[in-house]
Amino acid sequence: MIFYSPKHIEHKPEKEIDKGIFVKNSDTPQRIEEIAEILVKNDYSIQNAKEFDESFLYLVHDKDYVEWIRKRSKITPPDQEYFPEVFGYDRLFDTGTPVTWNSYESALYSVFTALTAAEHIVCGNMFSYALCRPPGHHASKNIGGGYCYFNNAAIAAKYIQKNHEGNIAILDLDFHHGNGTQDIFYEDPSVLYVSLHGTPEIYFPWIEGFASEIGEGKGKGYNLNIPLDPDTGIEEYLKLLITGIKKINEFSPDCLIISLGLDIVEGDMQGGMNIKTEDYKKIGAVIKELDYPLLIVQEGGYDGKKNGEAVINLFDGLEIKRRFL
Ligand code: OKP
Ligand code: ZN
Repeated sequence: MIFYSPKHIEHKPEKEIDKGIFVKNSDTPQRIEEIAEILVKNDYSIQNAKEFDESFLYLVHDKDYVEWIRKRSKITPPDQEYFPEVFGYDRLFDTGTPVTWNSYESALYSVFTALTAAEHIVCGNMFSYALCRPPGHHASKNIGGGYCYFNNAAIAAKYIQKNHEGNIAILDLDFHHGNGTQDIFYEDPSVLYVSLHGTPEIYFPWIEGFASEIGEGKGKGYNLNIPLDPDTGIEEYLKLLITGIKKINEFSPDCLIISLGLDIVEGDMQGGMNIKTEDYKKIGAVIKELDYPLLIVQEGGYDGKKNGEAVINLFDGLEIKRRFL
């Protein structure tokens, strides 16, 4: 089943600061709306997300972080956006993630969307897709950034583990390294994090995503970063994806979560490699080898139309309709 909440539309940051200059913010409502539209056109049905208790945020995030985001949203007038001034006091690590009057609520419903999809898996189903926005994979325990406030995929993983003991693999396909997800599970051997992303030597978030980061303590060996060169094409991408898939199969999780960023597609304004929307059929066909209950959580992807095409092609490759719907 596919889950969605219209609450994301009210979080509409207009600006971000890129190298000291105000530019248009890429996290637009349209990038999700267009995925929903094309899914409906292709006869997929979409369900509204349920509401959960706000305390589910504490599965991952510190209370004072949640309170900071909540308060910041509440005191920001609808015609303004709050950018961090004192890093550390302000709980955002970059200047691309302003807090708007409705950031808290939209981020909360983005979490609810992931939780609704996670609950569907806990109930014994083999597939669900959470059309989350704002995204989550850059958000850590007590800091947000990279358009992310709460870590939807990490909260979903914790929720599944709470209701159904077991190991979870998170495969992060977004163009950007999911530093938040990595941090959250870095010492946790029950969650394997595997990420393919533009090399942090060149790309956001720069601070993490290197191949040398393999986990720590009990979590050592349960974090796999696969940095990609600029303009990586589909052949090379599939080869590296298969490395990740082997690692996941060795781990043999009880459930697979895919952090689905679509911003590796050529021309994406925040990413873009030499990958076409057509290539998602091949990506899906390869991932189909992972025979575990599958929860897909939406992350980035900044061209609504291409996002829609990529999702339809991915679902064709995964044979979602034949296998699950
Ligand atoms: C979020 B997700 C330089 C540009 C940085 C931030 C990209 C956030 C991507 N100021 N852009 O992983 O798709
Ligand atoms: Zn991204």
